[in-house]
Amino acid sequence: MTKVIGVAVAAGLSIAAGAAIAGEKWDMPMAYSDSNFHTQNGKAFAKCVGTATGGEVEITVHGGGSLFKGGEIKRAIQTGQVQIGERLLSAHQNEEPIFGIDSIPFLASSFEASEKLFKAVRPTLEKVLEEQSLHLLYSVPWPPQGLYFKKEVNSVADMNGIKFRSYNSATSRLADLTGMVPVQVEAAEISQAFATGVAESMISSGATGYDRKVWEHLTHFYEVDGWLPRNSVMVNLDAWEDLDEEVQQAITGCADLAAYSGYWRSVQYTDFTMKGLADGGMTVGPANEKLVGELQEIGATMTEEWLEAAGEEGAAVVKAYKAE
Ligand code: PCA
Repeated sequence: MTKVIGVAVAAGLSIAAGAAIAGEKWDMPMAYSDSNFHTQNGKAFAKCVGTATGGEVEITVHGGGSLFKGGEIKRAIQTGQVQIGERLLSAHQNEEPIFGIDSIPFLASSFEASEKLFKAVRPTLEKVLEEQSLHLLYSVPWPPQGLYFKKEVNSVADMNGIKFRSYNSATSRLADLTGMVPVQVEAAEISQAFATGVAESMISSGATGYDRKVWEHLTHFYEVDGWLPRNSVMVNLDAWEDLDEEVQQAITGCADLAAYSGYWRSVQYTDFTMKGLADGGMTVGPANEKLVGELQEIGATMTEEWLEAAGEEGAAVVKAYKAE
């Protein structure tokens, strides 16, 4: 960690020591609410970049999907409509199966495992993203995923026919395999979806339930610890390659700091938001054994499906992860 801070600060000082130069102005769309830890972390990252590059790159964060909605952000960076942004990559699994590696049920279901998996997949992910004109800067996990309902649920049979809000293809598939009816809704719009009855359940973190005050519409949160999907901050490759090397290094230093602080923000937000859901009146606790067992079977099916889609490249990453 000291090394990371050292890099960022040293790079910042060396550039700041030069004359103040009128810098690049970058817009950074983020999809989640301003109060969310990813957004707060992104703002701290943007500030770090301004300082560490001596003002050569100034980033303005646009939270809450205000500039581009989650579903539009990746394309906006690729096409250069914006220079940088944050996206839940697993929502693009249909383009490249490797993007979905963090949403395979029960493959990596703790914070430590999520970091290990990310370490194993990072080189492949960077390569695939470069082919799409994107440079990966940092990635931060959401807290573990659990199930939200507006009734008590003790088995997969209890879920039959429920309208289920999904956020990527893995969550839609989970709905299919549990007999629920998936409807894809952005996090920024879930309060409305629950209020109007478009959706009546979801799988997500305590963080998103808390951010969207879901206790106004839902009653139960079951801890499942299914997986920890990640948000990735990416830069348009041309914008990145246009930067001087020392500016790139300063930004990379800030990105390493953001990965570290984002991880801990996520860990801390987990307990805080569990308590927040309970304070809001929800019943919060672990899913029962029967339900967990049934979900694990579904997880095994989804793992097989993913491995089939991801081919040798995917299998190699999973093998490297398991060997750690
Ligand atoms: N929150 C995001 C993705 C995963 C999470 O915990 C969402 O529900 O959209």
